[in-house]
Amino acid sequence: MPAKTDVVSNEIKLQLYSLLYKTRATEDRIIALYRQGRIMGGVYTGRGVEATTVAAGLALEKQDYLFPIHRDLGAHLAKGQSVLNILLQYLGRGNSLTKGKDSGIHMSDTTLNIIGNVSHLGAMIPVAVGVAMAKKMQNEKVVTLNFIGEGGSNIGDFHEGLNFAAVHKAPFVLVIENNQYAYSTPAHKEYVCNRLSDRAQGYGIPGYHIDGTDALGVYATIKKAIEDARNGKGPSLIECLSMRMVGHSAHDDAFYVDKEQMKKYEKKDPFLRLEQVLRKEGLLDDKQIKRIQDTIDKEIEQATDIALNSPLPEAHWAAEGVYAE
Ligand SMILES: Cc1ncc(C[n+]2csc(CCOP(=O)(O)OP(=O)(O)O)c2C)c(N)n1
Repeated sequence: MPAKTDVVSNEIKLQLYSLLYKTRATEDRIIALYRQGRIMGGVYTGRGVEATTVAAGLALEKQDYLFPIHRDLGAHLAKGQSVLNILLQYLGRGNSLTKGKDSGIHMSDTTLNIIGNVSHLGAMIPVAVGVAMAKKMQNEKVVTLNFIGEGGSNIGDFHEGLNFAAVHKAPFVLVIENNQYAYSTPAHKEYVCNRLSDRAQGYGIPGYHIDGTDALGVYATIKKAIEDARNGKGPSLIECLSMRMVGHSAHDDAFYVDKEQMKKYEKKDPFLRLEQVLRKEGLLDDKQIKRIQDTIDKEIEQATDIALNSPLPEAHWAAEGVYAE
């Protein structure tokens, strides 16, 4: 069950709306740049799962640590990352956070407590639990949050990390983005339990199964799990059910995805859904929507210009910053 959404303030609701728009508009720009041949490597977008990534990122406090994975641009933006840094990274520029050494959103920003992922799914779970334990030992009230896909949740690290976190009451939250496909593999060929959140019982921790397309429900539930973790109650497992509305990455047309399922989830579009709610509540009207969207469009336009005019890395940088002294 999701937590009650009446705890979500109007200010947060509007922030969620802006961030959902910013995520979608930034991803649309990234895809356009990819189709122009300006981006090397894959482009893994979060269309359909943005309510989960944005709400989780926004529910964290400044001192908390975010461990995003490949589809979580919304979480980077919600934790305070700029569109410019995202575009510099995708375009492999020398002034990007990885200095052109990695692609996609595999990037850390220690000024924002964002720790980027390595490609191996699940490998960041024990790392995020380790950071949570370090902060606990230092008596700091810091929480770490990591995402995993429903596909990645079947990997050994999931068990080791979550069990360790449960035993040591680590201030840790694990969010499963269940978008029903792992590349071309449908969920029923990935696991046979009813709900992935039921696994929480086996670790002796709370498990929540919620609608991952409902930004308000996701925010309220994750916020509660974060505050429980901060107050010494240990970790939680939150399964957010949504649907990957595009292919695995920009080269993939998702021909293998069940079309009826897609149609069903088109009606649950996370962005339009929140817009409808906020209109009904009198928090948004046409004029405000235009103002919000125009401001974000301008930011993306300016960031694109700067990023495209930024230098590529020097060749000799390839060997620098690879090993720690
Ligand atoms: C251990 C491991 N195996 C395989 C891959 C290749 N791979 C990258 S993303 C992906 C699909 C993951 O599906 P899921 O965890 O459900 O996340 P989604 O992409 O659907 O958001 C695969 C198989 C990988 N990165 N790491």
